[in-house]
Amino acid sequence: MQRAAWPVAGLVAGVAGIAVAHALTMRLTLRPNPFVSAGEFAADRTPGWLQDTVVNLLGNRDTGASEVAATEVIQPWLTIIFFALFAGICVTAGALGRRGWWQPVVLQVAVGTVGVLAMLGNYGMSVVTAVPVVAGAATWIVVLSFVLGPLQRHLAAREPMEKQDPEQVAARTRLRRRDFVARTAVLGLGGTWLWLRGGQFGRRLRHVDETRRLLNLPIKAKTPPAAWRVGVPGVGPWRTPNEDFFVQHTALVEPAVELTEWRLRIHGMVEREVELTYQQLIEREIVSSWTTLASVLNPVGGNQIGTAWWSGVPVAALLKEAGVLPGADAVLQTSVENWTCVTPLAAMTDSRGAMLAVGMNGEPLPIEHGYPVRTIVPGLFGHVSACKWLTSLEVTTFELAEGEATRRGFAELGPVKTGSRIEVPTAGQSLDAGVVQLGELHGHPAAESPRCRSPSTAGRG
Ligand SMILES: Nc1nc2c(c(=O)[nH]1)N[C@H]1C(S)=C(S)[C@@H](COP(=O)(O)O)O[C@H]1N2
Ligand SMILES: [Mo]
Repeated sequence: MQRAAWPVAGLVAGVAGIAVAHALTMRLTLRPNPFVSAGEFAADRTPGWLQDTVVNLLGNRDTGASEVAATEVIQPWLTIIFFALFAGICVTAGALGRRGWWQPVVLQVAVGTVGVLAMLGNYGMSVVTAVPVVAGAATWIVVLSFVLGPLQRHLAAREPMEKQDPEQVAARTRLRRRDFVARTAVLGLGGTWLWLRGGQFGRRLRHVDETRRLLNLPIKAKTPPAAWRVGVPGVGPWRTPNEDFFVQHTALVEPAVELTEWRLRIHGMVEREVELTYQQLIEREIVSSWTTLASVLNPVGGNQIGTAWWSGVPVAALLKEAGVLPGADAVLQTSVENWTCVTPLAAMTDSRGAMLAVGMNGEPLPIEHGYPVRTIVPGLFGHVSACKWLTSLEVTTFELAEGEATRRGFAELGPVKTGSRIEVPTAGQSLDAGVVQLGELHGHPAAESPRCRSPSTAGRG
């Protein structure tokens, strides 16, 4: 087989790796691609005199480039240089395959590590920025060893083959060649397709998040009550910031819902069905309250609990518009991605203040917390009430409705048991003998009856 096959395999594997890294970068709505990042990373660290020299060589001499302009001139060139450099490394990795399977792997792991460090160094220690690079490097390694397979088998078979029947040898060589060509073609075309297609990934999510950020809702943030401090060092804030609020859902990919496509249907045992657009929903009265949301799965001392200043439209008013028929005692909630839960009708209509939330801590609801609309029912656990990406409320009876939660065997009505988040000491912490101070927040004060009535908000020490 041709010697050129090795570097070709190296390039095909490199393309596959870049394609995966690029597609993931886009899907996770991170920066355009690791090469642009690498280019920026290097440009930021290029000494001034070198920048000037490069700008004079490549850029427009008349502009008398400032430092910022210098980076801008250098940056696209650096991206090209990085691509060329990476292509060279890919070819080398392929060629190294002749010497043994592990030799390219050493090179690939080293280059992948540099890539990860560059990403982390550039954008801070956020692990997610490194995910595409890690996945891309892994793809690169796996694809290279797969494409090199037939070549390495050919190489290994060469010695003893000489004593064999030449026709048989030729036949086996043909087979391995065909194998190599097939693998190269499929992965080469697949990788190229993914690379070209990758730019489309996450476009919808990016657009939805852009719209979300530009939304001008009639809501305001609120400072936590002054008296929240419990005086135990290590206890977190009373109000949980949106970025730190626990996220729990079954959806593998968070739904990206365009406001223009969103509808809420209120139907079932009602006098008249109601269908609302987002605009129609937020034209109604918007109320706000401090409410603690907890997961039934939250262990003692766990963080599956948080308090936010939620803003939204009271559910009771909406149900009144629809006119609930006698006999109903439950509401089957359904989300855009078909998650369901069954909530006691009484909890949605009594004075506790159940709402269809559009705002969280004064900001439009974050996508991971259910944008554009999610339900918040004070006093109930999340799994029986807090439907995210809500799209349908069906008034029904517990008998008729069979919700996900009920089937999974959790308590049907899901009242929050008196519980709290013990923050100090933490699980597994070693303590000295003697008096130990406990610190807890986010208590749920009212749970003496199965349907607790008061809003679940409290700060205690
Ligand atoms: N669409 C949808 N909504 C959902 C869930 C889900 O899996 N899908 N999980 C529920 C559960 S179990 C909890 S505890 C809360 C968590 O809300 P959060 O992610 O905003 O903290 O959302 C609830 N709403
Ligand atoms: Mo939950």
